Amino acid sequence: MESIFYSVRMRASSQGRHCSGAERIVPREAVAETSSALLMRAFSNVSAEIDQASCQVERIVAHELCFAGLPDVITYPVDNVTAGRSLAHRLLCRAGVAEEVATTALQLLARGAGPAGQVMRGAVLMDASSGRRLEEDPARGVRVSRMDAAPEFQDTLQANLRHAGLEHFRVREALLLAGKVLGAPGLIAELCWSDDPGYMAGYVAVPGTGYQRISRMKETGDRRGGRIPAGCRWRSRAESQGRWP
Ligand code: WAQ
Ligand code: MG
Repeated sequence: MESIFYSVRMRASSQGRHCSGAERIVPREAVAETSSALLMRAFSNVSAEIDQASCQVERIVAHELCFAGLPDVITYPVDNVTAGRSLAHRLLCRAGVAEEVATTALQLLARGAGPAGQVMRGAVLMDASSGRRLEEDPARGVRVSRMDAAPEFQDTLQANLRHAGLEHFRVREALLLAGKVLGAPGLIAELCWSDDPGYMAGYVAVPGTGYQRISRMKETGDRRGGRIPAGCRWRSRAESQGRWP
């Protein structure tokens, strides 16, 4: 009989604003425990006044799962934000992102990529040669979802991250997300740093090169962050459906 897995996705909001989200893919017997662990995570953040939280559980048939290796991880320690962003710029250009597009991408995350400078819920999709934004809704962006480490690999991943001094849950999650993004056709690089005001590291992930962490991408206390996968030969949904935005 084919194994059954469930995608468990949690999101929490405060005054209509997204404030926490996380997800796993787990076997049936772990659904209840996983849902409560994800909700616990939202509610353990004492600074957030949560108004709404939900956990969505969705069945996934095992033969629909895709497996891919995770990218290699390298960390570049930098002294300050200027050095971090200038390194990210170089890594993006080296990957094949046009120089002005790399500049635009960094500026966009620095000032808040959503309308009126808000943080987006998902990612900006950017054409790597023109800098054109392709996501349909610039407030929501595009969400990467339904990803996890394979069950038999969970412990090794955790141990390897711990061994490298990278046990923060953000590293595991960002690495898994980047692992999925790197498999997207046409992807050239993904730039990211967190919107958590207390988490300053970010990364530039590049197919074939890896997950290149940069220790400091923003100032302490800055609530802006985001994600920008940049690629080539991408079209917006409207264009691929023959409509123009
Ligand atoms: N799909 C697409 N974009 C997302 C998703 C998603 N599932 N989740 C978050 N984003 C976007 C959204 O705009 C957030 O504001 C932004 O990314 C940052 O999300 O190696 O923790 O969850 O030390 O705050 C990177 C460095 C940490 C980790 C990234 O992102 C490391 C992080 P956060
Ligand atoms: Mg966040």
